[in-house]
Amino acid sequence: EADLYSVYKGVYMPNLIHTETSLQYFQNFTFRAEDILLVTYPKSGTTWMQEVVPLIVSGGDPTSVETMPNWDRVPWLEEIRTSTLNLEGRPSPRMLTTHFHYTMMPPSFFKVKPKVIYVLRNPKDVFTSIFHYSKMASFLVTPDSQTEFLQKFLDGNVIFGSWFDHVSGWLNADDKDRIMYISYEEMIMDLKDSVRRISQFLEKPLDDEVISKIADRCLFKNMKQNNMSNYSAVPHEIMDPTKSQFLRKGIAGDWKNQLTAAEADYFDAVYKDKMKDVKYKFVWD
Ligand code: PPS
Repeated sequence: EADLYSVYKGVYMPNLIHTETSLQYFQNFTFRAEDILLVTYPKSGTTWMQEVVPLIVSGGDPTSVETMPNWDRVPWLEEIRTSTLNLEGRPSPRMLTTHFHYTMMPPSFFKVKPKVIYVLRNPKDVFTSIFHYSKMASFLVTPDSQTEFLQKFLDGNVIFGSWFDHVSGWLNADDKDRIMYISYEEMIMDLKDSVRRISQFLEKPLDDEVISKIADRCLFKNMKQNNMSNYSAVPHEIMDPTKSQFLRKGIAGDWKNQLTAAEADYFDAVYKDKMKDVKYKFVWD
């Protein structure tokens, strides 16, 4: 951890992607009320939403998803390259992303109150996805073993800290009427209906035919073919596709192939304890 990560506002961040300057940029960032902010704990459906939201905003026009990499299209505010993208010059609605916890958000966020789409995913699948990602991404600590990494995940000693804190923090946010909560699992179950609900939340109602086209484009098998979204542009020293793919499996419930019965029981016990005060109907409960 010492070489690869720094601690910012209490959570680990990979040094290759976030610097003091980039974090300062976000801290001083000025939101607009028309901004659309995508918020996720890592591995919860960020890339997927970076495809869905621009297609909704453009009314189904695929130009931006075919020509701009996802990290420029809906950039992470805390990321190293973001200050060079001239977000100040982009027309509204700007589409932005962050993995920050609610408590880490900069002052302008609380003043301006942009719209937020918060994507949640079953934490056992989040764990499974991060475990594989940690083996292929050079900027992440490679797990010694699954057991050791599971404990780190449950303790929040991984990038962007604790899943439990992230989710409960955003679920308890003020001004919830400007936040849409949607789960990865709902998108798996019915992508078309998810696209429709997101378009309604964004006040961008679309024809049924356009919604179908967007949903089709955002299917895992189709997004995997999109070089602007499948991370194939990242040098292999940084992400090694021979170890694991960024768009790896794209399913709900892969934890069943990853965790032993004892690990799953342990996970459930920790989950039950940490989430006991959270009043939210999770689709996986
Ligand atoms: S990151 O690093 O935080 O930006 O990762 P993130 O994009 O949030 O999560 C990556 C996982 O999302 C899966 N994914 C999809 N699943 C279904 N359909 C589509 N279209 C899709 N796009 C991305 C991706 O495969 C990762 O999950 P796993 O379980 O590893 O396959």
